[in-house]
Amino acid sequence: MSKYESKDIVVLEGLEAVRLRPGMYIGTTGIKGLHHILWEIVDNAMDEVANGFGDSIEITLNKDGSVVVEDNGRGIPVDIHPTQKKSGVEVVFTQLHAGGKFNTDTYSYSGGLHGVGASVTNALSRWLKVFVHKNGKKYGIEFSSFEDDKGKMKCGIPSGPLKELGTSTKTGTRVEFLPDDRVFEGLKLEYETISKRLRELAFLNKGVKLKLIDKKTGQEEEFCYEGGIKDFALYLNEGKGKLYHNPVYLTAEDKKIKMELAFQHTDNYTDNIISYVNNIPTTEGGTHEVGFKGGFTKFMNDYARKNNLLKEKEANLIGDDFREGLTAVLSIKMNNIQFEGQTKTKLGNPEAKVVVEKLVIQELTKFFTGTANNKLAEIILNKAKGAAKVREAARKAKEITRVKNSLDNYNLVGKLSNCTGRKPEQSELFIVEGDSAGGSAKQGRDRRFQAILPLKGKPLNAEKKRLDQVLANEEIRTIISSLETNIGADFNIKNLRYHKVIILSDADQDGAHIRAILCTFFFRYMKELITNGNVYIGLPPLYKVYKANKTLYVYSDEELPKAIKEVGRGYQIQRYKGLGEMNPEQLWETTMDPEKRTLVNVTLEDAVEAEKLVVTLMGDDINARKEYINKHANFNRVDEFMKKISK
Ligand code: 0RA
Repeated sequence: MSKYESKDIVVLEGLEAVRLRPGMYIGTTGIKGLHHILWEIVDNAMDEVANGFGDSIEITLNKDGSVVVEDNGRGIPVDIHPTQKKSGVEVVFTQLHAGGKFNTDTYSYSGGLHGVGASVTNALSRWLKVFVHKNGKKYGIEFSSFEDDKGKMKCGIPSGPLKELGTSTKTGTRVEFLPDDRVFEGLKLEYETISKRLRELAFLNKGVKLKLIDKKTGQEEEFCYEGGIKDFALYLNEGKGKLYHNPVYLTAEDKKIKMELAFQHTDNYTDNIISYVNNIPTTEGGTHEVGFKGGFTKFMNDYARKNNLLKEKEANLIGDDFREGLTAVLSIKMNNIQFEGQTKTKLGNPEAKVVVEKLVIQELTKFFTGTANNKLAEIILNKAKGAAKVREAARKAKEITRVKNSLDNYNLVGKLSNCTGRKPEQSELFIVEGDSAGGSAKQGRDRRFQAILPLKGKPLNAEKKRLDQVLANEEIRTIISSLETNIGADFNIKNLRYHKVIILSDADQDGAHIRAILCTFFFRYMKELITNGNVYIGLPPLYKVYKANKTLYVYSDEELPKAIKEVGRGYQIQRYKGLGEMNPEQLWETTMDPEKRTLVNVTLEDAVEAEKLVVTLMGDDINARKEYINKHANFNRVDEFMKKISK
């Protein structure tokens, strides 16, 4: 062994580190990572305009795959940085962490999903140009990434210092870049993804104009909501029966936290609470949401008592009663945010609970004091009382979903084939379509950790069904009993008996319907099961291609030619019309064996989109559904989808 000296320590210089390990900075080099480098630039522009400097951001997707983000803020500083000896613009785009957030004196709270800075975008672009309009002048600088003569990768290198390019009468910043195809092989920015996020940002930053232009297709959209998250609540409630016309909008701040809240009740039976911290969606909720719920419940009960809307002998209502049919958007801004949870989308800061609860009670008190809003309080209370009544009725029905209850035990016998292992984190529950597939699954499984629950019929569509109606459905009761988590207000993820809940249905329309029904039930009545990542869809093969000594299973139409070629002359094809056609060994081998199977994890990345989709596809507005299908259904995309996930 030779001596190890300081010179042997590899010093990754600045942006080269980003190239070497992009995942460390942007999570993945997949489609999400590609959008991530755009959001870094958009977040910076948003920080500027959301703090009152300028009012619009325009994003243009060019034909060559490059993208432009232009704002009318003050312009990134162009003077020479005292220690870096470079212009502020150059520092922002070449120094890791220098860009995005500047310092807290510049902006009170800075938003943004990511906070790794604009230099990461530069490092992962083939070229990037910045133009700044400021001080009556126009300035520009260009960067590029290339291999030097020794084959070493150079990233985000400026071709020279920031130059003066003439005079200008406006102010603002324009950033253009081409994501590097050596990093994001073959991937393209997606109009729909960008459009959805811009709409959300427009709701969250009232009055800011966000424009999206696609030069490839000529498509254009502009988002601007003067009502901010109040308009957001209306948008979420489109197509639902609203209990009052105008959403309630409250805003307040204390030393540490700025809070905005908008809510409106609908005639639905579940709630839809969407929360954000610094414009970042907190899909798993967290302390701010807990604070909101606690404050809301406490205020409502107190108000009801004071105004004699709850009699002395009546018990307090619970949070879920007040939240029946509630649509709410909570947006807070604070510094030093900490994330927790399975997908790091749960706010952890304890102070957020305390402050939000205090602010909610304070503002609700102001709002409901005096006579103007008495009627509204009564509407909310009546809805909650209705919910409490149903809850009481459902409690009785629910008793029979407890496994220990003898009646229910009897019900489950012959349905659930449990596994012998008792550790939830190693246990899997297969919910299987049909008795015959259920039979094969029972025989084919590894009984040490795999349990099987066959479904005879189709479970009830839980969308817009009250708890008592949902519980009247036998298939659903068996699912609840098997999972041991209980449901709705009493749901407790800690009691989950199987950490993987796998839906196994046929690859046909009926199977898709069953998947949709089960996901709707979990979404409405056990949402945490989804946000916690416990729900999966099993993918059975579509074909078997075989001859005497060789067998291949094929999971999508696109893989079929390749499989045929591989098996070669004399091949035969069997098309599986359903799970039931497979014998136990085949089912194990193709769909259940952890070593070989493909599972799709059902996640909740876009809560707004999910809510809208469930309402449209599973709700009772047939016209809305028709319209959606006419606009979006492209049955070729099923294959595309399968291709994506089976990788
Ligand atoms: C720091 C200070 C100033 C402006 C900005 C940052 C700024 C950054 C970005 C990023 C995208 N667009 C932006 N616009 C502005 C203010 C400097 C001054 O007071 O002149």
